[in-house]
Amino acid sequence: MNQNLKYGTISSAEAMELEDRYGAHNYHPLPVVLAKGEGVFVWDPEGNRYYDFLSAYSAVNQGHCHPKIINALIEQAKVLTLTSRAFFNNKLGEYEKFITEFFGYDMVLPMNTGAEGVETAMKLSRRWGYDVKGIEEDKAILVFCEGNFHGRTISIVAASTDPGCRRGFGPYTPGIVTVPYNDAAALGKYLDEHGKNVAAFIVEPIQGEAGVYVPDDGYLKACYDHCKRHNVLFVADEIQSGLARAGKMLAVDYEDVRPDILILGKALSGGVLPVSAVLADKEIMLTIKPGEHGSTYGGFPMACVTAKAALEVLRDEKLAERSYELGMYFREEMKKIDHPMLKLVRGKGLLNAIVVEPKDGLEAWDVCVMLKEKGLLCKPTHRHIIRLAPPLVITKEQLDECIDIIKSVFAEL
Ligand code: IF1
Repeated sequence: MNQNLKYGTISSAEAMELEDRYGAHNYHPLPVVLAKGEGVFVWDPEGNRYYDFLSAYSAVNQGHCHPKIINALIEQAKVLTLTSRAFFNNKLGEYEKFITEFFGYDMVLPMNTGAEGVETAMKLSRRWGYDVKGIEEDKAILVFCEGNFHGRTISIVAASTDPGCRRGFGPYTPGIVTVPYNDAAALGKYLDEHGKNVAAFIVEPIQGEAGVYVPDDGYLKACYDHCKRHNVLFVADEIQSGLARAGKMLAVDYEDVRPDILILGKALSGGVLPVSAVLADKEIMLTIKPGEHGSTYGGFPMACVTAKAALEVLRDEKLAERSYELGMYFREEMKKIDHPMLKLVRGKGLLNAIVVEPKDGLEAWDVCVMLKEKGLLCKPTHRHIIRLAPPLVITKEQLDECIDIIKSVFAEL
């Protein structure tokens, strides 16, 4: 037994070595090993404590191991975990009623990962395009935005404009096009020319992976109006921007846009299980008939009770309001840092990012390593952008401590 261990039975060094030796190298993690999580904090095996400023890419909005969510999971785990959809179960219908009323839609199709939710929305959109809109067979077009990130499946990366996501995975699923993000006129122009074959426009209300790219006010509403004019579904991927992360329950709520199809994931389970959901009204949802879509775990009892508890936490702890207020404060404080490497601060709610200008051979990665040494974990995206997204349960005092850590790192640079 390694002497200086506080959590678990292997040291950080051993854990990293095992991952390197036996695990696919499909990530390049920051050199830190997590062994415990609680609220806004995570600890490594040696007992060093860190603020989690990535929140598992906004999956732990409710904080790590939220007691209400964990207890719901534990109770259900003792009774019935998985039934498949070959049979009914006593938790799915109750959850479906809860989540459809929570977001104001007729129906929900439960899935697991975010990518599965996006794939489901793509299939649903195409099926609606053929059966309701009357698009000619195999001619349906799905419009995405440049700079998008919707997941890692073959059809989703067919929509990606990021070589790091799509190179070497061809040939690509046809019927997928992109238009510039934050340019409603470009969408309008495309729909004017090709709208009759377009089933849906699929968009992130805030582009997360692109570096927390917040579009201009009115962009989403303008796109929505173009879609309505051409009988095209407006599909919002709120997997990262939704569930209180951006300061509203949904990021589209800033523009009072009601998506025809809403895709949720990540924090839908509070970071406990992969749970995703596709919400839509009957005209769209009922175009998929029994046996035409699904998954082994989609809507399983464990997911139902976990997701219901996770949504209740967002509501009862007013995490959207908290995210809105603390996010405003956070950006104001970040903008006070006067340093040549800190180029830009942007975001909404507690979904923020800073753009780091390299200097003297130092860049965003080095800033993240320095932040880690001072007890704050985050990671660059697209090399020069650092996403800063703590769990929404963070207190103002804790946020002030994190702001001081960030300021102290720039003071040392
Ligand atoms: C990775 C990124 C974030 C998402 C949106 C769908 C999905 C995601 C808006 C798919 C997932 C994750 C995936 C993870 C890292 C992370 C990520 F950097 F990849 F792009 F958050 F920005 N729509 N995002 O953000 O959901 O299938 O992962 O459950 O793949 O590296 P998933």
